[in-house]
Amino acid sequence: MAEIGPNTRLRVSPFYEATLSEGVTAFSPYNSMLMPVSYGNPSAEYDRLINGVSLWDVGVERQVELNGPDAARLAQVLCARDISTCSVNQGKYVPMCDHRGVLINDPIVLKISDDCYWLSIADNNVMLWARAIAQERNLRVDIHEPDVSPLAVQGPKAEDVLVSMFGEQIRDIKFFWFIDAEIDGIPLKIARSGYSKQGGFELYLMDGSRGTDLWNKVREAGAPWNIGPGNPNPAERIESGLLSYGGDTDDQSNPFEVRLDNYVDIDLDNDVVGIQALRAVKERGPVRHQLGIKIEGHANTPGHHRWYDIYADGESIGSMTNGIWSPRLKQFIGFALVERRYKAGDTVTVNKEGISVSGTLCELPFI
Ligand code: THG
Repeated sequence: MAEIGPNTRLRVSPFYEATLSEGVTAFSPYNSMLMPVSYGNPSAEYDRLINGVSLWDVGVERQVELNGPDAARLAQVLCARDISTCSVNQGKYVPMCDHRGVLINDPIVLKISDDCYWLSIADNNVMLWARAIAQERNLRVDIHEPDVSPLAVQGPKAEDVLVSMFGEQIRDIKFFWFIDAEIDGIPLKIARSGYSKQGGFELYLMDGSRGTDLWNKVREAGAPWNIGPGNPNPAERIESGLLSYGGDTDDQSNPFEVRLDNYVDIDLDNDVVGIQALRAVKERGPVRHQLGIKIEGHANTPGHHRWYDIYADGESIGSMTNGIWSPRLKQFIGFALVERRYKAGDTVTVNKEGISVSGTLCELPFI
């Protein structure tokens, strides 16, 4: 098995040493960093997330800080969702598009103060993009990456663990809102959020020298609930219908084809990047749409390195972008990005690593 060679271009998170101590067995590059993606026991890692509590190094979810008198203006220009209604200490999930209306990221926007926003980004270089747009529009805003690294605590027992650390105030945090907190001198923001549908929180570590300390504190506090390491879980996120930008999208994907319609505000001002193109897409409808796909058999087959072609009526109609064995459905499931005339219930053929398999399209989410 080949390894990822050490290189200072691929940065590591403040939790890197802690994840090595936990026995991390695989990483994936994300935002030019290493993200842990396995601790060698997929069924225990899945089970912990569904029934218990799981601790994830998601330091790769980098923050792009917009700071200055025009920060709010820039944040809105970059986002195809109305964020004028966002309060201080609130976050929102937003599609970010280029001028063609093509999705280039799907960050959570956190409003830190009236003139400071964080874009908590998926895997693409938003800092370059934000600087270019700000400069071209003469906006007074400083843009940089702060020393901030999220640590996710996910699963039905996550709230109990954090209450034991930070008190009852944790229970009052609303979805995508956040509070300032501190433990043993470690500065944090704590949000109710995370890339799963099992409930949980993200601790935004604001001092990269304290990563191991924070990891160990959560680990100790979570011991009564059998906390253990995990990562954004591919099976759970596909079952739950969560999008992976770059994994399930390509250079033609717009928010409408990947079920982000509800997060696009088409009546935003014309100066919002991509909004005019998005109006046109909405008017005529997207060419493709994202559905689920169920395939018989194929238990425990490995994840994809490439999209699989999907065929119907003897021609290619789209791609299966990701697929995995679902422990809860006991079936091989995935996302299908297909021409809009194909619908849930249609039978299709997938070319899976050179083998033709039969599948059925279905609505999302699976669970
Ligand atoms: N947490 C933080 N930053 C992130 C992610 C995260 N940046 C990258 C990536 N994940 C961004 N993508 C998503 C995708 C989906 C959700 C969050 C981030 C999500 N979606 C819910 C859903 O689709 O049902 C809820 C959205 C809503 O209703 O507002 O949670 O995980 N810090």
